[in-house]
Amino acid sequence: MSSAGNKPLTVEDVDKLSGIQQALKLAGQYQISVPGQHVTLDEVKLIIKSFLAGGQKRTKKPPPITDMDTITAALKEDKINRTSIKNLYTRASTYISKLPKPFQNNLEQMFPHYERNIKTYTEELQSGQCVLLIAGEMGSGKSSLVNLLLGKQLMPTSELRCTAAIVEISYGPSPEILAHYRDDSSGKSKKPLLIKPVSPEKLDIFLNKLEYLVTNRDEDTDESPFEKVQLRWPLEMLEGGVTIVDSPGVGDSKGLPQILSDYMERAFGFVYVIDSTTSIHKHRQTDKSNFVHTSDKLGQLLLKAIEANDGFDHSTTLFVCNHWDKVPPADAERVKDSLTDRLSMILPGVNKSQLYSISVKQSSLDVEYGQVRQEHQRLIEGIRRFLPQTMRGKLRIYYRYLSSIMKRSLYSLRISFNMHKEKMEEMRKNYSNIESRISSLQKNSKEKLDKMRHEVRRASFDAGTQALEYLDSMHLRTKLCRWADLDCPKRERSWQNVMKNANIAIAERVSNEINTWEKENSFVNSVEAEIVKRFKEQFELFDDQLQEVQGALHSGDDMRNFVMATRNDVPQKKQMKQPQKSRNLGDSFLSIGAAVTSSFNLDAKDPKVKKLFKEKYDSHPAKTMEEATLIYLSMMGEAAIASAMGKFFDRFIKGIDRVGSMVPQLMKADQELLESLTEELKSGTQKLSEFPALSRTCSDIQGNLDMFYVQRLITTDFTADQIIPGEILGSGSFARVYKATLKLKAGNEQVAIKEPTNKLTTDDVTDVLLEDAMLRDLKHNNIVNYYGLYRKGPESDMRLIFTMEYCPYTLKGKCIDIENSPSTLGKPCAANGSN
Ligand SMILES: Nc1nc2c(ncn2[C@@H]2O[C@H](COP(=O)(O)OP(=O)(O)O)[C@@H](O)[C@H]2O)c(=O)[nH]1
Ligand SMILES: [Mg+2]
Repeated sequence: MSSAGNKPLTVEDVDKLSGIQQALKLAGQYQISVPGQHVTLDEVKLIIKSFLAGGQKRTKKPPPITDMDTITAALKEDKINRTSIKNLYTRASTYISKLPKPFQNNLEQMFPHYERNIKTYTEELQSGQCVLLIAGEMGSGKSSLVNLLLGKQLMPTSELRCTAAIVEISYGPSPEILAHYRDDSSGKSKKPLLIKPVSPEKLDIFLNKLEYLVTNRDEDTDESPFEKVQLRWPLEMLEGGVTIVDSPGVGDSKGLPQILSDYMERAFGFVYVIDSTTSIHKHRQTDKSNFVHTSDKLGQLLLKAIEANDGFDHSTTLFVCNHWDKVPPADAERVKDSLTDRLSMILPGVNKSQLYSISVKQSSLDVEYGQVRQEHQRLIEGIRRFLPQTMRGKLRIYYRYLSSIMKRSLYSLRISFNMHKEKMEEMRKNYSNIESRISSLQKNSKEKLDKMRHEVRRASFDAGTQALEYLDSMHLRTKLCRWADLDCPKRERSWQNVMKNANIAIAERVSNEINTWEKENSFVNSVEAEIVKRFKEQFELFDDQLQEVQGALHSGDDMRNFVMATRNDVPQKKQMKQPQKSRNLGDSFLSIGAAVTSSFNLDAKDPKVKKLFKEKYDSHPAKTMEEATLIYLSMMGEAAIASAMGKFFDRFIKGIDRVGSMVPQLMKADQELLESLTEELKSGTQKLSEFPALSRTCSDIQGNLDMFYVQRLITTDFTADQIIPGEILGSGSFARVYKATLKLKAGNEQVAIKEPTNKLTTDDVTDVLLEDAMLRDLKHNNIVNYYGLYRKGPESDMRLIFTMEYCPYTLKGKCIDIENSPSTLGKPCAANGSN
């Protein structure tokens, strides 16, 4: 390309131009037409450069952010990943639908609206859209950047009229606007507005309409009447499914609009546009503390974004430092450093390489003249690298959500499985108790009762013999027969009355002595205790029933609750309490003494008795009483007292009979109890059998989810090529530990690496990740430092390798083997020098 006689003109020549007149002259020499008079040096340079590049045609074609090679590959991988994770969502949703209601409720408590969310996420995963959100403060140049990226002036840009609505730009076969109104105050929704160009030639009018819709604000609220505006355009680079979202600046309305924070949650990538000049002013103040200021819009939006996004991932954010043309070249590095500082204060981990300084204005101008600036090229390449990363970043959000649901579910399943198991064991124990009681009731309960009755009779005979022996003792006989005049009944005209009163007085004395004997020997109490014990052992009665038996033996209580007692839900067969000794014998029965003596009475027909009371009493009452007592005692022969005792012990026989008569009822009640227990056990066993299957499904989903995460989404701390393995330090059944060198930018580091013997599987991946998370949390002087993990091997034979602090000592070496150990174990015996 040359003019007559001149040497060929180069781009370098153009760059060297320093004055506008000089530039215009050069343009004239080469007959390059320059429009208008108010052109700048830069513009003339551009015009000449574009002439050199092949004519004056304004190609207006910037490099697409998504060229087919990179984006196709990224979208293809993303699609496969989405399908995998979507399938896991579907599996999880089926699994959850099969969970018993209480478990579902528990999940709802932990993850409100989880069902709806799972559904929405599944749909989102299906749709395969990649949303790139352009956000930043007002006037930072978001809309200008969108236009630059698209290579088309679609979005209105202005210093005065700012974007008010969120605009989604995606591929469509022909231009089209769909504006969605906000719900009005009554909550009613208006039909969206659909606008199409009247004809392909009238695109200008169409774009004017777009400008009006996008910048229009409600007078009262100062907000856009639209929830969002969707713009479709036949742009090749959007065909793969990338949606670019232009958002209103944050300074526009108070706080972060809900809709913007919703977008942040949904967006894959987040391009954060910064007006770099804000940092220059701050920078000039030289006070570093001013860099993050509460009124700093930059910080505000970023903070809001972090709040809105659970686990905000800085790797999914790209920072565009715009208006770079206004930054004096001499300040460039310092401004960039201060921006990095400010950003990393809010979002630790941001590094300088994530910052793209650019003048969108100049770059757009260059594109108009068919040129692509270096900063523009660098940004495009950054976005191309960034997209696949953000796609993975987004998938991590889906992973984390489902993973925490599954973990919670597994946890509650395990807990309640154990509780349920315990309850079932208890129930089974009760069942077998009742079962064995029924069988013992069925088996010769008549014989058992007979035997008990027989034993009571024998006991009553023994009681008679013993009581008699007691009364017969010399000392007692003397005591019983010794009467003082005062103790004798008073004299009366009727000797029969006197005799009756004498009989009462004697019987009382004898009765008291028998009671004393019982008190000393507890004969009756032990018989009673024996009976209760028999019932407990042979009839396997429950505690509450035994108490009823006891009551019946004591006082003839009615045993109306006896059978009922067995029905108290699941009765407990506890240790039997001690029989209640505090109850006095004869609460409603006669005392044993009274019962026995009631069988013996002086007989008025007996001539000896008659003679005593008719003739002797008046003159010698005490002597008469002595003789009458002797007669009384002589009536108490062995057989007579045995039969008198028998009357007393009858109450026990009756008690036994009563329990005996209830045996059929008891059996019936037990049978019913058994039946209902059988039902409960059956449903319980069934429930119990559901647990393992449910938790297997749950941990299988979790395992697959984690495996997917490790294979596709994880950002590891190191890569395998940073590690040079060395000698082996030790090995166990699960892993081997090697000494290794870790290559870092700052230099090499001696580390220990733990390499699992077997490849990672869905069965153990969850535990490995758990171990990793726990190790990260452990920070202590006395605990070996954990540095992080890296991946080794292909997906089909992968290992996650832990890197740890290398310790030249072992615990054994430190504590046992060395000389300065306080232990003498294994040390040569210095003291006696022998052996
Ligand atoms: N000097 C300069 N002006 C810019 C640059 N980028 C955008 N602008 C101007 O800044 C104003 C606001 O830009 P706009 O894209 O509407 O900002 P938005 O509110 O973030 O969408 C417009 O007048 C743009 O022309 C830049 O890099 N340098
Ligand atoms: Mg804008």
